[in-house]
Amino acid sequence: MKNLIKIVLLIIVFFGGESFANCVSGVNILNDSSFEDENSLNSWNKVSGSANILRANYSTEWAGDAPTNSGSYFLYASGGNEVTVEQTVDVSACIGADNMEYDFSAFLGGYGDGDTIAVKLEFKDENNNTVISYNSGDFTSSKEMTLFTNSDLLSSDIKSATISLTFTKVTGTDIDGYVDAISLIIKESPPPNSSCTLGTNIINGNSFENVDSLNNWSKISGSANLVRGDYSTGWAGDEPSGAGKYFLYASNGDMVTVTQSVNISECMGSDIGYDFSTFLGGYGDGDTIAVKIEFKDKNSNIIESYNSGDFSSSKKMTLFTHSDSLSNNIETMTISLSFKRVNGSDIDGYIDVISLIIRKNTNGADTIKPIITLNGNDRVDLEIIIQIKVQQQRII
Ligand SMILES: [Ca+2]
Ligand SMILES: [Ca+2]
Ligand SMILES: [Ca+2]
Ligand SMILES: [Ca+2]
Repeated sequence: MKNLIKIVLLIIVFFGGESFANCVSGVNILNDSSFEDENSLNSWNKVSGSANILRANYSTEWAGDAPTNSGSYFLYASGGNEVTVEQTVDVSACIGADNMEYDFSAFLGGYGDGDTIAVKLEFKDENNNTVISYNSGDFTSSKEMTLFTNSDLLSSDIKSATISLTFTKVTGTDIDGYVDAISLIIKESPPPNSSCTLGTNIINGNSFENVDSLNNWSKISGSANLVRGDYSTGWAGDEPSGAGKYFLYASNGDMVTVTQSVNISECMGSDIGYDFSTFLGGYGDGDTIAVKIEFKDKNSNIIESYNSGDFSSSKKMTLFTHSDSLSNNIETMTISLSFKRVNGSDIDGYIDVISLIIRKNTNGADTIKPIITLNGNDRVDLEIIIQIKVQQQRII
């Protein structure tokens, strides 16, 4: 009798939820998301609407050519005006470690008759509250599949991911919103730079595209807090190319300085230099942003430094760059961002896309070896030598 009860309980557990148990990091965790066989439709549960999901072959050319690695079939719907199907995956097995992130992608398309497809992704906590969401919006296309992508960091309270597909008809019999090759990958995000790699940006959290990027910056003075601003608000004007959706500003105080340090001793040696760049901006109310970089030796003496000065701007992001050589006794790089308020409640000094790359010197300007010892008037002799070099290059 006891055994019988156990068996019944196991069956309830097995069929009790619609989510799939095993999340493996680094691989697509969605089930049947390329629709290559008929049974793949069973992984998608109808939650609203009367239409049915169906597969079509790219060879019919409704959707144009098949995107790379998307197989032979895509998904559409028919037999009604609208349908939403979804699939939920238990992701708790993937969330254990710190710094997990996700990469979502899907191809969306259509026939050109105005019918639409929308893909929505929701990460939920144990109480089924949505913590992170993405929505492609209703998409319409003409015989072409378009790649949609979305990525973000995942917080440790997330338990499940739900993908829903909504097909909406405007014209004809079929609902010609198409979707294929849906992928959701959870993986460990790269650890913060604690050491240096030549030729790569060593600044952590440098474009503020996710909220956790603020954790890389430690407050060292002032009471204001870092906040991310969205370029779509127009405060900062148009986003510079490659700057993403968000920039950094501050609020709730008169000023704040935040900082981060990276040990760069692994990058040091002979003929080493750095390239720094960032965008600074503002709202036009006199508030300022300043960036300071200090390179220090093992005794914390400042060996090299750069300071943008307090910068104020009006709804425009301006590129600041600086390059210089570095002596090989340098051990750490410390970068600090200082926001100062003049007007209003927000500190409207803006910054985005901070890049600092340690690299081998590439041109003569940094690699000319001293050929004489400079003393007093010897400086004049060195100028003459440089002129001769330039003339020789022109002749060649
Ligand atoms: Ca496919
Ligand atoms: Ca149609
Ligand atoms: Ca950004
Ligand atoms: Ca202000």
